[in-house]
Amino acid sequence: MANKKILVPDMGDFKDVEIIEVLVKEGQSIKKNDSLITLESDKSSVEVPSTHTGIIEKINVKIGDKVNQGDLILNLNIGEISKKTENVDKKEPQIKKPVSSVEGTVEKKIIPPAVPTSSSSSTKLASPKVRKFARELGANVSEISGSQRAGRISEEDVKSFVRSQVTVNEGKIEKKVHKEEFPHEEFGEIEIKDIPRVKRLSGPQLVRSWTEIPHVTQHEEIDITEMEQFRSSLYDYYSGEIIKVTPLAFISKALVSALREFPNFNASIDTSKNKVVYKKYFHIGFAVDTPHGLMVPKIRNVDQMSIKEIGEELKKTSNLCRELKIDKKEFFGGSMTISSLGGIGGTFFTPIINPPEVAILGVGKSFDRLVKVKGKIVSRKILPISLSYDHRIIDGAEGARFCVYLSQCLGKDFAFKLAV
Ligand code: CAO
Repeated sequence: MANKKILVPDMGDFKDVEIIEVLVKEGQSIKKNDSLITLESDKSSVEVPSTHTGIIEKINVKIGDKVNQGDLILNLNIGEISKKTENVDKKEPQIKKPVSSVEGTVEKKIIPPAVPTSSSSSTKLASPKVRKFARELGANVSEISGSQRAGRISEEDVKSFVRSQVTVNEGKIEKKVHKEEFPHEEFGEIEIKDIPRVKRLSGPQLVRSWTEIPHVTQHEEIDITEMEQFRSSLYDYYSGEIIKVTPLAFISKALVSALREFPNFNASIDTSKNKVVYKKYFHIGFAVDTPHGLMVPKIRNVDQMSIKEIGEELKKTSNLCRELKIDKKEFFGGSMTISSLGGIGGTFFTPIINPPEVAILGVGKSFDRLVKVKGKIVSRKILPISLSYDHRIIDGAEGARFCVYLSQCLGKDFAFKLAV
């Protein structure tokens, strides 16, 4: 079995260029000239094609890596497949032409890529040039309808999409540029670093959510004493070993129950058609803190999982995020998000809704509180939660009822409510 190392080719002026997309997977069969990775510099982006046909054995790079000429991209097994197909395409592979940056198109207040990283844009047909153009305008290719053959997206489609999203103020597009009165270095030593890619992508999405959605945040304290006693008493019947299940798994189960009871929370608003989309599935998003920035993957069909399975899935998915091995599509198609800071600390906060969802549940760290029950002072375990919701679709009364319902699900009757 012949093995071929595919290296970063000569890229002219490109040095220390960031990989923004890995377009292939290990085990995948590829043909000569198929695109492997997308590189992006300050001014342009390029796709690097394969020099051979074969099956990918090992990918040596990941999103966010910075590469130079000669760096190893992947190892290719050019055995069987290449014998059959190598002759088909005699063309010498060439690095695809860099796409120059678009001048004067940086008006903001624009719909950006969805939280937190990349989009499902790779499933949409668009040339690297158009993708680059869309990225520069903060537009998500996966949200744009293509007018070309087979739904291919043109630059014109990107422009129309962006035009439909911008806020127009007296005929002029609002442009918000904050300029410091004095440069930072005038006040002491400073260090300048690139904003990490995940934060670059999620930033505009957060701005959009914060500025376009009328948020209301309701705080609640939930007495989870009995649930915590149960959680810490879990052990394996056969081995006697303690079973560790994160409180988040119980909270997720309670959230699904609340979503069933209050369908307005498992919905999205389609403002262009004045419609509300009600989701019949229960895919819960989890904010995951990673060294690359915040990511919000979804765990699918949480209603069909046991509490133990949810805990395991949560661990697996957060590890995939931290290793940048999560599939792009897993950041889309959620019902509602949980942002838990319980493992870190703190009580209440104001979580920002992750559109197109309409609500998000913030969870703080549980704490002990002495309370008077039937004349006696007893210690109870309290969980602080903060529910942010979109006031366009959810009324204050409904928000309060949702919190009360969650309290009941996690309260002393939790076993009955969650059927654990
Ligand atoms: N109260 C008290 N303790 C809690 C708790 C809570 N609400 N939630 C978790 N814990 C405990 C866990 O039981 C665990 O304890 P042990 O080590 O004794 O088992 C410990 O805290 C660590 O938990 P964890 O945070 O590692 O795991 P998790 O399952 O609770 O959370 C995940 C998983 C992925 C949500 C978490 O790792 C994470 O990334 N949190 C940050 C999310 C974030 O950044 N949100 C802000 C987004 S901005 O809106």
